[in-house]
Amino acid sequence: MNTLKCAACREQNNKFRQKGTLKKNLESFSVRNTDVRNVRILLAGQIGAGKSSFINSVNSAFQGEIINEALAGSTFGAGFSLTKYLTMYEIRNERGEVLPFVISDMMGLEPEKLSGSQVDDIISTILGHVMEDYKFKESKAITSEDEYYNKNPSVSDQTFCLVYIIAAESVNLIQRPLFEKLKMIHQIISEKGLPQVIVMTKVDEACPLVKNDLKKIYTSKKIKKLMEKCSIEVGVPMTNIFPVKNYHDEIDTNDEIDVLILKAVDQIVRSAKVKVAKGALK
Ligand SMILES: Nc1nc2c(ncn2[C@@H]2O[C@H](COP(=O)(O)OP(=O)(O)OP(=O)(O)O)[C@@H](O)[C@H]2O)c(=O)[nH]1
Ligand SMILES: [Mg+2]
Repeated sequence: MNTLKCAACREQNNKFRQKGTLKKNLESFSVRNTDVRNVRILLAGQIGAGKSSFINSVNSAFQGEIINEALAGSTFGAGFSLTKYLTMYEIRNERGEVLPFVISDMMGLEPEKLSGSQVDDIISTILGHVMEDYKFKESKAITSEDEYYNKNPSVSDQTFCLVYIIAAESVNLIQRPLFEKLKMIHQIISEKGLPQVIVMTKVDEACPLVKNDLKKIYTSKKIKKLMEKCSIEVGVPMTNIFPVKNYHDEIDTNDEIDVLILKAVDQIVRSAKVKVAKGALK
């Protein structure tokens, strides 16, 4: 029993020792398609799920200090998204060099309404039709008449990996219309062969064991169950679901949070790379 326990602990610790390798691999990532300047990654998910915080966490993990570039904060219960504009964030390493991937932040999905407009906006953004700084409207999707509508997007304007941001503590509370929206997006996007990853945030709020010791994330039954539910509800396989804790109230970075964030980015970038090699979305 003791040996088993130790073996599990060793495995757990090994997983958290990969930071250097993960960072090195990601920093040496290059785009092998001359038509693509940067690999665009789009974040979508419920209002307040931690999309903007994830972008800040990625930059913090790379730069070794807390970065608060994307506006993140609490609008809990207010029913509106703090992020209103399509904003693209560069990711920089510790030396300030820009890495060849860009993460786009957008307005959060409203959980109750099953209006198609937000789904349409996500699809238009993926296809590269929505220009940066477009202000999303809650009840109306962008049309080809809008000044921020790009009628002829280049390959570089397209998204190469869609990341669903889902807060762990909300998985069992998510109302049906939101899962329906995510499933709808998943179906449309799968037909285009676009890779999709789920980043499950706020693991600290979902499991007290994990809150006390983030290393328990890989053995927490609660977290595993929540990941399984996400997989079934959205249609993304378990291998593409990454539990993370974002930097949200920390003053310094730490290896445990960094490793979880970098693991998620590693999978996102590796899936995107395959799509980049294939070229334009149909
Ligand atoms: N405990 C905890 N809180 C988090 C985590 N990630 C984000 N938060 C908090 O959740 C709240 C919402 O985070 P945001 O990053 O603004 O969420 P968002 O998805 O960008 O929200 P909108 O732009 O309003 O749609 C903030 O108060 C964050 O501090 C996490 O992993 N753990
Ligand atoms: Mg936001």
